[in-house]
Amino acid sequence: ETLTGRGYRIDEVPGEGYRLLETPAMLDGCDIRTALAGTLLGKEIYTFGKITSTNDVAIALARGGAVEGTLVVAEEQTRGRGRQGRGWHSPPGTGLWFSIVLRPAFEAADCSVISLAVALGIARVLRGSYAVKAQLKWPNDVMVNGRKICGILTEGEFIGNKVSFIVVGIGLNVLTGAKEFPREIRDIATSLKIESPGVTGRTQVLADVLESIESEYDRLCTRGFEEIRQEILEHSFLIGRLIKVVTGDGEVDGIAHDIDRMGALIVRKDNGSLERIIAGDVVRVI
Ligand code: BTX
Repeated sequence: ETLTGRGYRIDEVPGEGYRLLETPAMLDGCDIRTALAGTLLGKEIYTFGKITSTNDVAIALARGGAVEGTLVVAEEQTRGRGRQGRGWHSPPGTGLWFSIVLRPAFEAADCSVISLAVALGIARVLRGSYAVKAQLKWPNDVMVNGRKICGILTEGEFIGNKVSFIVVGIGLNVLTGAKEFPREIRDIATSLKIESPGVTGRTQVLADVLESIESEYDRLCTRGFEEIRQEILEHSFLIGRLIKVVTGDGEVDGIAHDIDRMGALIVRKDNGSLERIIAGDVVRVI
């Protein structure tokens, strides 16, 4: 009865037993736990219907001592956040909006590579398991056919130079139809279903993505960024292309040349000089 109340369809034959006909379309913590194959991400799972932002909740949990691997998933976010005050469109039923708590033994300055490792994990599984040509757009997006399928927002708190916690928030469009995106992002966004029409549910996608992120995070922590840097470059949406980057100090135009050992983007400007960009937004790619 409890399950029926939560949207499961169950066939009952008196004297014989029960048969599960259909699980609900809503994300469910038990279903997620069953589908997970990794050992770290999803150690603790918090699922919500409607909340402001999974990052807000994950940060509050991390401040309260939540273990590494804690996962916060929401069906809908009312104030989904992108970077620099931008919003993230997070309606119910179509996407995966989730955050994970990490506690790497890193120095604060080394944390910028975490978003890239997570993006690599996501791009890898989309390419490998869903036959989608996913690429990484420095510093925090996953693109398919030049459109954003996934955004990553990494936030953290530090004690001195050491990490107290890092929260990685991930927004992945899964079941959104091409016409369902709001007008302002219709031309720049895509979803897994648009790119890989066989996809029908979100739970397995979440489990696959988490397993892949876990494996890249593990490589990063045990062997360092250099171990994954080459693959990040191979799957880059930017390298070799003419770009415009907006930074805190102004704009930089040039060819995306490299991502260095600290995760900074190296741009070759028209005059041949190299500019190292630690933080910025790539606003144009030709
Ligand atoms: P960003 O600042 O790089 O990208 C935000 C921009 O992306 C928006 O200004 C808009 O143009 C576009 N956009 C908004 N919503 C979508 C969407 N659903 N699909 C494609 N493009 C979109 C990227 O920031 C980081 C986003 C992280 C989102 C996750 S969701 C779980 C967690 N909780 C939370 O509040 N944020 C993260």
